[in-house]
Amino acid sequence: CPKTGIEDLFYRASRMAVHDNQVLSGRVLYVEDSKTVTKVMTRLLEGMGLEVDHYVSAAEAFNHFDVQRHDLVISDILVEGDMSGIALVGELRKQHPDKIRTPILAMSGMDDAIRRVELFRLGINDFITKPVIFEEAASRIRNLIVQKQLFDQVQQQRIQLYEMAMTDPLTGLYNRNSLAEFASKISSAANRHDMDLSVIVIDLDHFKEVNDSHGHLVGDQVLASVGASLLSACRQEDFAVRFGGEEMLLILPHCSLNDAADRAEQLRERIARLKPAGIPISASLGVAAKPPGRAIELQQLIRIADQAVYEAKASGRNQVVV
Ligand code: GH3
Ligand code: MG
Ligand code: MG
Ligand code: MG
Ligand code: MG
Repeated sequence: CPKTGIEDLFYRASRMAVHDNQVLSGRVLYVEDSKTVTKVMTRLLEGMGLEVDHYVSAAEAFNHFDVQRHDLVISDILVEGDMSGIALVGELRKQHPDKIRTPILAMSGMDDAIRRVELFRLGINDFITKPVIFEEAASRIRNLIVQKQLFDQVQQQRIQLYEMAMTDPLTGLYNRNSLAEFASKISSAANRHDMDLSVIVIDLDHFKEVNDSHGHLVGDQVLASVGASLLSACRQEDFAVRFGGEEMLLILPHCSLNDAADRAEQLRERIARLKPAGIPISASLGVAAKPPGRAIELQQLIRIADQAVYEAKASGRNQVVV
C-alpha cells in the first residue's frame, strides 16, 4: 500500500474507482495546467468510466467544446494562457444561454468567496477546492453527470412525444392537429414578406372501391405508400399533411402558382405509376397560391384548392385543376 506523494494520490484515485462499482459513461472536457493534478484527476475520471478530453489551455478547450459530445466541463480557474477558467465559463454560457446547459465544475486552489460567487453567477454548477478530496470530487462529478444525462433523456422523450402527437402513424405525414400548430406561422411569414406560398390538395380517386374490393388493410397499405411517395417528393421546407382519410395536403413555401401546378402534375403522374400492393390508383389534385401583393390565410388557400379538387372530380378525376 503506497504511502506518500503522487503515489498515494494515484492509489486513492484508483481505489475510489474500484470501490464505487456504479460505472458511468460519458465524456468530460477537462482543463488543467498542472501535470500532477491532470494525471490524478484523469485516473479518477477514467476509473469512473468517463472519457476525458484534456486541455492545458482554456482557449483550446473552448474550441474543442462540443455540446453534443461533452456531458461535463471541469475547469481549473488559474490556467496558463490568455483565457482564464472564469472567461471559459463565461464564454460557454454565452454560447448556449439557457436551452442547453452542459454542467460546469470549477476547481481552484483559490478558495475566496467573491471569486466563487462570481463563478456561480456566471453559471457554474459546482465548485471544488484544491487539493481535491477524491471521495468528494467523485460524488460531485457523479451527481452532475447523472443529472445531465437524466435531463437529456427527459428532453429526448419530450421530443418523441411531440413528434408522435404531430404525426399520422399510418402515412408518416403530419396529422391534421399539427396543421393548427404551424398554419398561422407559415401564412403570416409569407404575407409579411410577400413571398410565394402554394398548397396542393390531393384526394385519391374512388378509394372506397379499393377498400371494398381489397379490404381495409390493403387500403391502409395503399395510403402508407402514397404518404411515403409524397414525403419523398417533398423539399426541406415543404409540409405534407394527412388532411382527411384519403385526402392529403402539401404546403409549399416559396413556391409560385406555376411551379406548384408543375409539381402537382408530377405528383399526379407519380401516383398513377405507383400501383401500391399491385393496385392501380389515381388522384385528383387542386392547386392554389397566394396572389403576389396580397395577403391570404392558409385556411383560405386550402379552401380554394379543395374547390379545385371538386372540379377535378367532376371533370373525370386523375387530373390537376389550378
Ligand atoms: P372520390 O373519387 O370521389 O374521392 O371517391 P372516394 O371513394 O375516394 O371518396 P369517399 O370520400 O366517398 O371515400 C373515401 C374512402 O376512404 C372511404 C373511407 O373508408 C376510406 N378511408 C378513409 N380513411 C381510411 C383509412 O385510414 N384506411 C382505409 N383503408 N380507408 C380509409
Ligand atoms: Mg492551474
Ligand atoms: Mg370524397
Ligand atoms: Mg377520394
Ligand atoms: Mg376524400
